[in-house]
Amino acid sequence: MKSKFPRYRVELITAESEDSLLVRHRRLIRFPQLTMPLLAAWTPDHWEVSHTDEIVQRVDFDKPVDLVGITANTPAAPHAYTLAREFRRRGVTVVIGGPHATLLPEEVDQHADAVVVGEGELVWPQLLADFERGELKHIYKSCALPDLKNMPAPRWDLIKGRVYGKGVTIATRGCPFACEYCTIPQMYQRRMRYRPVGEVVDEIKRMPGRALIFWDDHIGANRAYAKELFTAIAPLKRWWTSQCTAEVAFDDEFLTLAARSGCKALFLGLETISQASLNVANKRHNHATEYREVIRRFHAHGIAVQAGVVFGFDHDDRSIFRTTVEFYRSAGLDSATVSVLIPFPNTPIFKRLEAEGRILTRDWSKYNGKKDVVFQPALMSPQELLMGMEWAARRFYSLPSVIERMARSRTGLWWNIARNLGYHLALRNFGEVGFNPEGGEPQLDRQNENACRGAKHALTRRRTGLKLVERT
Ligand code: B12
Ligand code: SF4
Repeated sequence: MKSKFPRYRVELITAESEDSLLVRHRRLIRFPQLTMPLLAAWTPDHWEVSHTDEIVQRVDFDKPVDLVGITANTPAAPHAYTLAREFRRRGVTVVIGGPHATLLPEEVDQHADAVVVGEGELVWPQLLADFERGELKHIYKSCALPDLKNMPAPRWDLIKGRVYGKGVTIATRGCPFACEYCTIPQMYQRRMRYRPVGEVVDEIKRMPGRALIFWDDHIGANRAYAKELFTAIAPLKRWWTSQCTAEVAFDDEFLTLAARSGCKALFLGLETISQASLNVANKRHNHATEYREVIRRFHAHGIAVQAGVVFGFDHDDRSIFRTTVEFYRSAGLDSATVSVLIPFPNTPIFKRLEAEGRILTRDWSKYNGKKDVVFQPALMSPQELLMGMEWAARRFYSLPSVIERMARSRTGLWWNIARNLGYHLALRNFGEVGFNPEGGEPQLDRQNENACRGAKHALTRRRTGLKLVERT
């Protein structure tokens, strides 16, 4: 018979280093990860669960708990190790899971009492039972993959902090593709899973507020499923967004049903306008020559496009920054997440670059895509890549560019303009440090003195220590 009172206490931590906090806060991220609310829901009743999301809360190392579970992506891994050390010093058992643990379980094992590789639903209860018996193993990896049926309601009551929206869920898990740089194929083993549509609908009905995010990796992976889902959620009158690949743009029924069901924007991993780079990255399902038409088709259905824009692929030369900004301005792209390429450990691209002697550092905190370049690019220096990315982001979100893009898009103008201005202001806070590498090293003049001081400072750093310099 179950005890009336909890006998064990577990603290779940969504790890976020100080460095990335700075970036994230300024980039206005409002919606939480699903990871820990979901893991909490899979925790047996006789465990009392608490949660700390480092984006909005500080870790309390003296909280009286029996076990700590940490989720960490690669840039947060070194910070997660520091957290683990502090807890273990106090005699608390630490378990680490998430993308980095899945990619490098042996490394993570050196910093934790147990590591969870891949998906947690099936192994987490088993791990807790082992802990209770004093038989914790080092590495847990599910033999079977969870089918996502009867997914419990995520414990949103554990999410604190006033900036957070709680309209977050998934309908599908996984992605059928295997892009060279992506972690998803390892995390979910390229096996797509779909929640029963009725269960997704019931969950959304219980969610507060109107806005909703599906953190799916490719919500259009199975078009028939997606269309059934969109039809079923349409009466709920939500405004939703998710992630997808570009080819769905050519399925008019998909776009019509998505729009009718309240889809306001989709994140598309367009990555680069160079088809040669897309081919090397094993992303042949993207056709760069179609991007303008892809964006036009989304707009025709009133759906905004947020593009993932990545610089640093092997065919990117110094002109890629300018040509990319020019292209997306003329195509009326609504918004973009601009980054440098990150070769995450143990992915195919990491192995290739490592074999070519092009990995510059294994300090995982630098694998952030925003502030550091961790590999030797093929056609420019790491400094040029970082500065070019900064320059391109700033040009993309400059006021003339926002006006031009909004005039061409005309999609959801009030919120789209607000979002663009948000990015514009966030970038302005960072101070101008980038430059267009096509023009060579920037010349100092009065207007861009600060910009160049930052850029020059960064240029003088060693390749492995490359770091953006904040405006002083
Ligand atoms: C939401 C999200 C974000 C949000 C975060 C919002 C927030 N407020 O925190 C935003 C958009 C801000 C974001 C930013 C970034 N993200 Co992100 N993001 C995601 C996304 C799409 C969903 C996360 C989620 O909720 N998943 C659903 C949960 C249920 O799944 P899960 O996390 O995999 O957890 C399961 C298992 O992994 C396991 N598990 C995980 N942790 C633990 C811990 C324990 C103890 C246990 C037992 C089990 C366990 O159990 C869970 C259930 O099966 C994932 C992709 C994905 N599918 O996960 C990428 C993903 C995590 N992001 C990724 C990346 C690269 C980034 C960025 C670096 C991108 C960039 N260049 O800026 C930044 C990093 C920001 C930062 N500093 O942390 C990569 C991470 C790769 C890696 N090796 O680390 C992922 C995997 C996407 C990808 N295509 O590869 N991201
Ligand atoms: S399509 Fe997107 S989620 Fe799928 S493997 Fe490629 S980058 Fe990853």
